[in-house]
Amino acid sequence: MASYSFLRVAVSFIFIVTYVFANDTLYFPKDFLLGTATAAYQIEGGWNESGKGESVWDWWTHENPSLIRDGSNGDVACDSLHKYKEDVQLLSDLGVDFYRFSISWPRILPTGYANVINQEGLNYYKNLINELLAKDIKPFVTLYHWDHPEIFERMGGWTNEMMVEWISDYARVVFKELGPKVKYFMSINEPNVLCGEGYGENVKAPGKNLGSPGVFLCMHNVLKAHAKIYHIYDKEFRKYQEGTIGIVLPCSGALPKNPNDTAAVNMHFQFNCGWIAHAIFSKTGDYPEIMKTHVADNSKLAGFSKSLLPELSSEWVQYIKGTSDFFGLNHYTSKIVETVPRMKGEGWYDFSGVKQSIDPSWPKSASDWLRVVPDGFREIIKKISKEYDNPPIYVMENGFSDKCCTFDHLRISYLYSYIKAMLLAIYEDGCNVKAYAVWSLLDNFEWGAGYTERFGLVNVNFTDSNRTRTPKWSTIWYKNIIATRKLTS
Ligand code: LGS
Repeated sequence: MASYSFLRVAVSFIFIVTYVFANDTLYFPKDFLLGTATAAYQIEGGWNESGKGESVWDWWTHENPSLIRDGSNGDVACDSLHKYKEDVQLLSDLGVDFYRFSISWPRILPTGYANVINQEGLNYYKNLINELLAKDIKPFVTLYHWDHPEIFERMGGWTNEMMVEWISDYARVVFKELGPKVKYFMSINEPNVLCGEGYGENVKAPGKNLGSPGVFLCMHNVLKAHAKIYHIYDKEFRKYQEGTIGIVLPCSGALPKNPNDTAAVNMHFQFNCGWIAHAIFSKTGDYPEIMKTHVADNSKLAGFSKSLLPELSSEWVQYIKGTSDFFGLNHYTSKIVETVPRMKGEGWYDFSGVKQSIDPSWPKSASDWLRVVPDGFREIIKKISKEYDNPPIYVMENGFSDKCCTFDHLRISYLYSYIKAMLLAIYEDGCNVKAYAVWSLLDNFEWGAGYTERFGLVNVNFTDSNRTRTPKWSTIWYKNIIATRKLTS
């Protein structure tokens, strides 16, 4: 009996290996979902139309054009407010399974508060969702992709714990109004980038420049807000709507400078990904232990009497633990890391105590920070799977920037190498990746880089008032991947 089972396993193993790797072709697992992603402020435009209130990004770009590389803003962006039907047609031509987009909070609640609902704004999203469903495309909805109502910023934004309540009220409106037709929700996009660049530095709105204390406080409140949003969905809506909800975290990869320096890789991971992920996905909850000690020690070294990392009470630890049905992963690039003697604690990244560098031979993109390192993608997927007991992973952003051109062969080779790394993580390392989205469907307003860095599968002409869309070569390439469900070199 035992030898029969062994034979069966061996035969199926040989079959799978031959099937999967024959002709250097990798097939996507059954039920794997392929899509693309965007975010409201980056594509919608119509910043003061349809009854929308002012968002922190409207305010910031209008006040500080010099902080945006080309002095631009998202006032019109891709004009998707008016051209959403064309966008859905592009998605349908691509053949995607899903489309990830975000809701603009002030378009639905112009005063920020949930007692005044803007029907016209709500209808925009209802129409978009209906259009997607009519073409058999699943809507993946991000509740918050950084564009909160400006009014809250005047009260401290994410440094004010009241944000937890305000965003919860907003989330409840979205679940009630849009939830019946949406099965995939994401609470918050990339807390680290929002808090690091928007509160620690002056690189993204609201540009508070508060240094490390501001980052720690912002992360603390965002984490609580996510947990509350999750519980609202879980308790009040899941039973009727039968959907799923998770958070989206930006996890960059890390390759050790010295192959034995696994400590550096782990330290980088815990400060980058683990900061929020440990509290949600680990068995114990709370911030990573290594982070607690390291920040406490460094805070002392920097002259603070108390650790800059706020404490989570045991009630909050329990409340936050387990609040994500999937691990939403945004990944673009990697660094080489090495352990260095403890740093002085200036600057928030330095708190991690690892030195980061790159290999100059890694291929470049149009973004300074983005080099092509597919091995780092496979490694980060493996690390997440190992660290948190193989959760379902939804890759919600992965993409490459260039400056122009519809013949975007560099994007195609980036996507090929990254998708291959992901499929190897699934087949060879046993990771549970379930979905993948290319960032982005369209060239769009790339935050501080304005329109100078293009991530789209589809070119958008920003000098033409019609915002003409032209599919790039990568569209044709990705369409073929989706249609055949396989990656061939
Ligand atoms: O457009 C954004 C894309 C492009 O690059 C999107 O809205 C964001 O959600 C996401 O953050 N995106 C993005 N991220 C780059 C993060 C840079 C982090 C630097 C890591 C160095 C190892």
